Amino acid sequence: MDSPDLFRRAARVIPGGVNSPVRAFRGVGGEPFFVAEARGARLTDVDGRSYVDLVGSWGPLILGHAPAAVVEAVVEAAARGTSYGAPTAQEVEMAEAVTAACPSMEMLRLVSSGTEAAMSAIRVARGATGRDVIVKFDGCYHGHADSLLVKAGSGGATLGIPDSRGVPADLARLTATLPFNDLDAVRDLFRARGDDIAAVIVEPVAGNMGVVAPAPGFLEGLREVTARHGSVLIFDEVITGFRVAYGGAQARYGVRPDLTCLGKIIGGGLPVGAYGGRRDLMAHVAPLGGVYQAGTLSGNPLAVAAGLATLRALREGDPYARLERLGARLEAGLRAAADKAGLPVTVNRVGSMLTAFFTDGPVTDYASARRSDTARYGRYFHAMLERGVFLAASQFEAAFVSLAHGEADIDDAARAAMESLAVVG
Ligand code: KE4
Repeated sequence: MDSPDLFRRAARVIPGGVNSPVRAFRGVGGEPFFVAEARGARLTDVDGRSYVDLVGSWGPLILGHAPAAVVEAVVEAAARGTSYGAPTAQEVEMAEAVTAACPSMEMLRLVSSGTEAAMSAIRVARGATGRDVIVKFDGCYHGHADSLLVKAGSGGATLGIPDSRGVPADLARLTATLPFNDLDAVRDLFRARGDDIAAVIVEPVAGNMGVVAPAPGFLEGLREVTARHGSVLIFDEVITGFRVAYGGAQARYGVRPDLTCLGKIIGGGLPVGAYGGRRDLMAHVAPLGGVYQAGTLSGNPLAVAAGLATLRALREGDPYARLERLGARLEAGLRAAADKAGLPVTVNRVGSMLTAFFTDGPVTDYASARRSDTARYGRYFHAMLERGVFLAASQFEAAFVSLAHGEADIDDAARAAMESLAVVG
């Protein structure tokens, strides 16, 4: 069955025909292809077309698709059982590997998604501080828990309003949403309501508005103001954890959060999330303390096996130097293509995650990202797809390079960009 037929069949039984909205191509037009298989840097659809994959399942696949070590680890684990609902040595090994990589995570709990990690970290912060208000940033995404599907109120109002139907207004009012990289706005809010604020949650490098790096001093400023007011600083490193450095953004930028959320890479493509941090905060988590959080498949043996194999591979050699070289090569190719086409494109990159925004820069927050020409991005997306390169089906996402990409793959993508930007109009 080809992709169009599968999409029609899917749409009858799955909302939008997909199990996660961004996969439906609504942000770029057209209909999604259906995947048959993937290996290394390449992905093949059911129609026999092959693509250089710069989505990488939205971040987990830092080793590329189906790396032998991960597949072998999962197969071996599956042969011994797929889930026990009882502790295993591998979960301890995973927790120890994460705490060794991220010393701020003195204690952690494994869960099954980034959403679970973020919602649990928020609950721990509220439970530990006895406060209810949380602060997030416009354009940052932390999964689909109610408290985090909130946008800034109209005007300068800091009280949040729901960013999704089904989120109670009373709950949304407890989430303040501020502009990313705007430390003055954070300080103003803390001056007004500091004693009510349980936590600030931030993507230390934003990936969900497209890639936007923290302005110099922004993360340090968040650290200082939250510490001064007894609020919890939560780094949502679901994307950046083990992506921008083995120790994540907190290692790259040298700022120590109180709690960290992880996901994606630590599962190696299988469902794993984690949250953790200061021992005194995690001591509030059941069964130690009064903050309840649980999960049937938390620490699942297959997912942990995939994650452990992935982290082991990231401790061999100097993978982050290679990821930096490949990311820089792709960035240079995209910039050259935009220059040749004479189009306003701003490329933001941190290591192996990058975004080409179709706007004059700089892109430093969601407001500036949203000045992008999303229609032109949609045309570019399809022109690249026709030339065998799979990009994020939204202007406001990141492209990811993996260790399975070679210079030739990057050059193929750059060449496709040169040709695509010449015709996007
Ligand atoms: P999941 O629940 O999707 O595993 O993780 C939620 C999440 C939390 N925090 C950050 C920084 C994230 O980026 C995400 C999920 N990212 C999106 C796209 N950037 C996943 C793709 C999708 O929604 O299909």
